[in-house]
Amino acid sequence: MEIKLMKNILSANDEIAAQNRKHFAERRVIVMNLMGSPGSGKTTLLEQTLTRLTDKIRIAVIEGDLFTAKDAERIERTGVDVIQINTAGGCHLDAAMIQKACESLDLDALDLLIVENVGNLVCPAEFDIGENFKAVVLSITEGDDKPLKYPLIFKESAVTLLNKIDLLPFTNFNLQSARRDVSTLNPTIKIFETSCTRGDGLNDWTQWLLERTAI
Ligand SMILES: Nc1nc2c(ncn2[C@@H]2O[C@H](COP(=O)(O)OP(=O)(O)OP(=O)(O)O)[C@@H](O)[C@H]2O)c(=O)[nH]1
Ligand SMILES: [Mg+2]
Repeated sequence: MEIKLMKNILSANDEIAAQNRKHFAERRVIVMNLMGSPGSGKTTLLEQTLTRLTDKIRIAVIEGDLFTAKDAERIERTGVDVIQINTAGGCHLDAAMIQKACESLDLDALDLLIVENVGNLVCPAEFDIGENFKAVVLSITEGDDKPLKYPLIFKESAVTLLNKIDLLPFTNFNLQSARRDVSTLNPTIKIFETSCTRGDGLNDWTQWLLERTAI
């Protein structure tokens, strides 16, 4: 019974996600669904990314958060338009939430829309929001076993950022085995090693992202 209900929820979501995807394509805006655990560095990565890209392309951000507007306030300080979605405890964003948020955005005036999903390695990967691609941030402090323990998010993503690489010497994180596991789960995934505090990998990452928006 529960399984059937979950299937129904997902297929209803998929229908709206397909509408979103068509809407985005008609307006020639690329949409990235940014996911990862709480505290992995998604908002910090966005702050760094926006600083590097806003003079090149037109970007807006949708911030998913359980209760607060803290991340949206951080994005606003970069000068980029941001829409806040509070899920009131919900563990992920869904396609209907994105459809509603987009009513407040001029998509024709954008090249890239970035959606920061709720911090969670599980649920966000199950809900298509109509994005062009998903990205997952995994921080070094979370442990190198996480790709195999939470495989779906790595299978679904086009890119993974191994963030907080500056903290590598202070942890037992095995970079080689994490990279191997991510690539085994998803042979075509692109992997970046980044430090949002020290700057490592950010130019390569933003260049890759810029190339993804060239349509
Ligand atoms: N040392 C180090 N700290 C980082 C790095 N990136 C982010 N942080 C820190 O990690 C903490 C969490 O960063 P956020 O960007 O807020 O993480 P988040 O993934 O957006 O968190 P939620 O939105 O709550 O899911 C902050 O204190 C950041 O300064 C990094 O590359 N290295
Ligand atoms: Mg955040």
